[in-house]
Amino acid sequence: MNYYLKTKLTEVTAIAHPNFALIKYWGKADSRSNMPAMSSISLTIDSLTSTTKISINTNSNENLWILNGKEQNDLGRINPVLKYLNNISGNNFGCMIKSENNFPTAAGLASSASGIASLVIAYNRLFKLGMSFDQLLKASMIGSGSAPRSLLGGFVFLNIEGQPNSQTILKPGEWPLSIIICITDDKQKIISSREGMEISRKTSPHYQSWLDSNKTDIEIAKLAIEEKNLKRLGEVSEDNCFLMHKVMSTSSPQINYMTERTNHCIQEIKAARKDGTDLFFTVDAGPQVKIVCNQEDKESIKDRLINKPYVMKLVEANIGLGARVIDEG
Ligand code: 2P0
Repeated sequence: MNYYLKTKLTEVTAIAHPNFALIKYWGKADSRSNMPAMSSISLTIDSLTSTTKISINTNSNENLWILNGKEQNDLGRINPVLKYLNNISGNNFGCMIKSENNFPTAAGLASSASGIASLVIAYNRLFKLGMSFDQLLKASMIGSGSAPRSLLGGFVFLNIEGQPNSQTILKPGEWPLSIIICITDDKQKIISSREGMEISRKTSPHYQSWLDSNKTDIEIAKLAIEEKNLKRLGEVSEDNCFLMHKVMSTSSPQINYMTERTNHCIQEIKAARKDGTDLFFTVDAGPQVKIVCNQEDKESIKDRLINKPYVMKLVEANIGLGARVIDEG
């Protein structure tokens, strides 16, 4: 049965926010299903957005992906997701997918997570599939191991023990923290996360201890979030971040996403902490530094960083909502 024939919708637009992992995933259990080898905990970031509009081309079975106004040569990581979704819907027509990010793409700001999450949510609505959360999670994980976290808002736990599942630990507003993103460079990364994870899994002497430490870090971070203990959450997040970057830098070939500018930011954050401000940072597969702090400290932290030569731009955010449909017709 072709579900398109049952639907009256011709296009649907969904929005999703990137998420930053506090307890990170770096390495896959199985590269075919794109399943992370470890659980993770993230924050959904409200001011950064990926918006995806999807419509059906009833005259053709060709798919088209336009990212930030530019037609892409191929569907890339969208392709397996679309195949999976088309299998569920029975759709044989081509899809036109238009995605816009309001932030640099592939620069360590988790654009693939929000891009994929918004696509899955838009597709589910367009074909009125009524997919279960488990199905949405599975579909988004095919595209990006961190995308299931962008389906949800707040502090999100992606648990890969047994059947992968995802849950919100605290909703947006339950612990109103501020996030400051120090953009130090907006160029696309040279080694994709996917390539980097495989290199690290195969070559880093620290990969096993990285895997072994995951459970404990998850437990500590979950408790710290539940207790709203910023200091404890900061300690475990920074330790986890440094261990991931140690795994990267001891891989062969070496993977270094942190730059001199990243390190300058970290030094300034440590100086602020020494001066009595409660804050912490995390760095992902790119040179940007993400700061988490209490709302009342946001302005003083921004003042410390705003005119520094190693900071291109500061972006402010709060903890955001999960992926959702914003327009349909
Ligand atoms: C994370 N990162 O947990 C880790 C920390 C980057 C560093 O998940 O191959 O774009 O699509 O699963 O999800 C970024 O990797 O990679 C990522 P794939 P993804 O946020």
